Amino acid sequence: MALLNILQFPDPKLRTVAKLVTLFDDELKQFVNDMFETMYEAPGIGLAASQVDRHVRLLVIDVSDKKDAPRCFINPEILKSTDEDRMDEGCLSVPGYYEPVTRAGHVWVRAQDVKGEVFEIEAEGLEAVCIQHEMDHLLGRLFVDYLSPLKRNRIRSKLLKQQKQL
Ligand code: GNR
Ligand code: NI
Repeated sequence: MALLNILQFPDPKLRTVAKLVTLFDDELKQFVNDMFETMYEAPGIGLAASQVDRHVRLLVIDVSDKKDAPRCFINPEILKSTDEDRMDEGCLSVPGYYEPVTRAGHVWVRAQDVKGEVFEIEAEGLEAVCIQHEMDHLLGRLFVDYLSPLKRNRIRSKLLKQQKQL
């Protein structure tokens, strides 16, 4: 097990578009374990591989209160989305900022598990929002992209200043 380093906005590497996972081997299993460890330690309710500089279509979430519902989605696709939900979002790659974002409130997702088996789930509320937030990361998109340029630039400046002090 290992903790992975989480990239921070505005690191351009966060803009990389992830590629499909094709090899479901032991190395992938190890990587998924490291993703869960990194997400729980952060702590966060989700983590996309893009955030740890691995540009493959893989994400993990756990939106449960007791942190006992780990879910891994490999090569996820949204089959259908309905409704709208506006919720305050945060991101481990944009630490300290929470802003409202409007997304689908109900999604149907097809993905593969760590063994490569295809499964489908239906998600609503926080879980639906979280899956969409993580799938955005896999396309190089961040929640700050939905904010006004003024808000986004303020966040960028403050984080850059903070990063230079480290
Ligand atoms: O921990 C996280 N919380 C969160 C809250 C509202 C909407 C989305 C999220 S995901 C975020 C972890 C993260 O950055 N995942 O990419
Ligand atoms: Ni995020």
